[in-house]
Amino acid sequence: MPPRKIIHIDADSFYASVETREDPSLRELPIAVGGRAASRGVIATCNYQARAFGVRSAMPSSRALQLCPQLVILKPRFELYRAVSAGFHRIFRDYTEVIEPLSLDEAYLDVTDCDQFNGSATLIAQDIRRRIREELRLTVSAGIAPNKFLAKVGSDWDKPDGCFTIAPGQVADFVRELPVSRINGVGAVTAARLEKLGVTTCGDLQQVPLETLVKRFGKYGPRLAELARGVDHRQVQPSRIRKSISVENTYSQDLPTLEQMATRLETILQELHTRFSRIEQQYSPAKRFVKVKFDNFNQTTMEEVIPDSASQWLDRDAYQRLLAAAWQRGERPVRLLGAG
Ligand code: TTP
Repeated sequence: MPPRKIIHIDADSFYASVETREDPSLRELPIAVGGRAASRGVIATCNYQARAFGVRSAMPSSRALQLCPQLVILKPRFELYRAVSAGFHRIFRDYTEVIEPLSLDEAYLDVTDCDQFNGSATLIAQDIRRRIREELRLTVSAGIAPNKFLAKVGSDWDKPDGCFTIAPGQVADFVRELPVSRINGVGAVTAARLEKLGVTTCGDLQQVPLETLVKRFGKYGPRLAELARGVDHRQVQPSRIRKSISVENTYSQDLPTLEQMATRLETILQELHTRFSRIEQQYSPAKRFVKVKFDNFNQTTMEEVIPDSASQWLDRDAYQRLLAAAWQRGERPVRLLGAG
């Protein structure tokens, strides 16, 4: 089998870039898209001027304003972002039908069978970037590689407005120096555990016997061993795969008031958002739910169908309403909160 040609596309500071396109007077200002500080909103994303102040995704908006008092925080307009995303996909389809969206602004494309540009995936990616710039007036970063893992690493490599290719012949050298923290799924905890084994790069990781990895990381061990060698057989999956996903947390001290629960729920929702990006599948959830376990261990779940008209699943107000309704069933301190 000849090597596959995979492109990973990721828009640069997506929501913020769309807002700047709509109102160019924002271009020179530090801006963010997110919830209001007064209602304990959080930052969804921000532009690079705001990042220079330390503002980051998932940060409470109140904290962002402390770091950058002149920060302009805009309300998200999901309808608009969906329309832009549809524009990306119209362009992608001129090169391949094998497209796997990860979120509105991120997708894998398998261009192995595309014969444009003599089949050069790098030139195809450059052409996609050019068209998005000219037709949609936005920049995206692209990673080009023989598999999904490396294509995603590539799109992040010289962001923003970057294009980075890891050709099949370069894989071995590239991964040797690649920090394990760049592996999708290796978070702070796994990275720390690997460091204890003397592992910081994929090259180091290659030296660890598979047996040791299985002992330490279970089923994830063999997967780590493959990724460390730049091997990833996952196909680009154009079909939608639905899964249920949730995040919950048991608190060391019960939460006595709905107000405190509301704050904790925001954190859970952020984690839920992050997990979505990690499961790497187009996800089209049908329902949202909040789970509450009271201090007497009674538990209850409130769920609702996400209306077709909803612009996205992560509607913080909707989750907060579910929380309030669930809590009213017991009106007691709460030891565990979950959302899915
Ligand atoms: P990302 O692709 O993670 O980030 P980004 O496009 O804002 O910036 P970058 O150039 O560094 O890739 O997220 C895509 C969009 O998803 C982002 O514009 C806003 C939204 N989002 C949230 O709502 N909450 C979050 O915690 C994150 C990370 C993103």
